[in-house]
Amino acid sequence: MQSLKTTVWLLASIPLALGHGGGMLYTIDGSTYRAYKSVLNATTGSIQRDWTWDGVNSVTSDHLACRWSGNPTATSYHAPIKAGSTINVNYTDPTRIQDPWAFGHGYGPMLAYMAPCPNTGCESANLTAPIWFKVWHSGLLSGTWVNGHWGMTDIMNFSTLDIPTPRNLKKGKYLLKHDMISIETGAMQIFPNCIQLDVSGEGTSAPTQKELVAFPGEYDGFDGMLFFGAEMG
Ligand SMILES: *[C@@H]1O[C@H](CO)[C@@H](O)[C@H](O)[C@H]1NC(C)=O
Ligand SMILES: *[C@@H]1O[C@H](CO)[C@@H](O)[C@H](O)[C@H]1NC(C)=O
Ligand SMILES: *[C@@H]1O[C@H](CO)[C@@H](O)[C@H](O)[C@H]1NC(C)=O
Ligand SMILES: *[C@@H]1O[C@H](CO)[C@@H](O)[C@H](O)[C@H]1NC(C)=O
Ligand SMILES: [Cu+2]
Repeated sequence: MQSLKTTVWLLASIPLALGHGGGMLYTIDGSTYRAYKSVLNATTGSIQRDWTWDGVNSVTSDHLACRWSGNPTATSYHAPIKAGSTINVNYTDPTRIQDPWAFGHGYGPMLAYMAPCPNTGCESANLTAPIWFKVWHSGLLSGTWVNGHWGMTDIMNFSTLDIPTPRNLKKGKYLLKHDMISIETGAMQIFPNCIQLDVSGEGTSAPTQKELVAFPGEYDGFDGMLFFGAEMG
């Protein structure tokens, strides 16, 4: 595993569109988990940290890791997952089936990071500390930067998102944050969501201190280009 800086294009203050969207339904190793906004199942609880609809508009925000507030919910739970399994995220809002709404922006990269947590659970993790390592990204699929076809274009059009986890990852509790970075309004807007996982398996891979990055810190805004770092496989 190798860590490179992820640099994101940031233009000066162009008015922002309203920010909307987030992970609504997660399917992990055959089980389905509702987003915290629609948890109906106190037995299972919420694997997702809480969030509001707003995007994060600043690369120095303390909420770049897990959005607002990013706190664990009262029914905080860690979803069991085998190392290497794929996490399927459905962004379609189940409360708006008559007026379908998945994710409000179609242009920009998506990235996912994980962070090891104490054995007692992720509730006590310090979200702004350098605890995160990159596991996945999806960039421009075809066309050009501002009006090309991105993975996010398909999410806006009701596709679900598949995030692979590292096959050799050491077992334990982890946070996973998945970010949509919308660039269509010029200045970027970041839409993170965090979920809590309990990874099982015989894996031995763990990030070293210098491979860990912090939010805020990992995204910065002055390069005019987007570079993707390597992922833990
Ligand atoms: C509640 O969780 C249990 C255990 O995962 C599951 O079998 C059941 O279908 C869930 N119920 C609802 C309403 O989501
Ligand atoms: C995503 O969730 C919506 C709303 O619950 C549902 O109608 C749709 O079938 C789901 N999509 C997939 C691919 O499961
Ligand atoms: C969380 O991490 C940040 C960044 O390393 C640090 O400044 C802060 O003091 C930490 N907070 C706690 C409660 O440890
Ligand atoms: C959105 O999905 C519909 C139905 O699958 C398809 O006809 C349409 O071309 C898609 N639009 C984009 C922009 O991909
Ligand atoms: Cu929006």
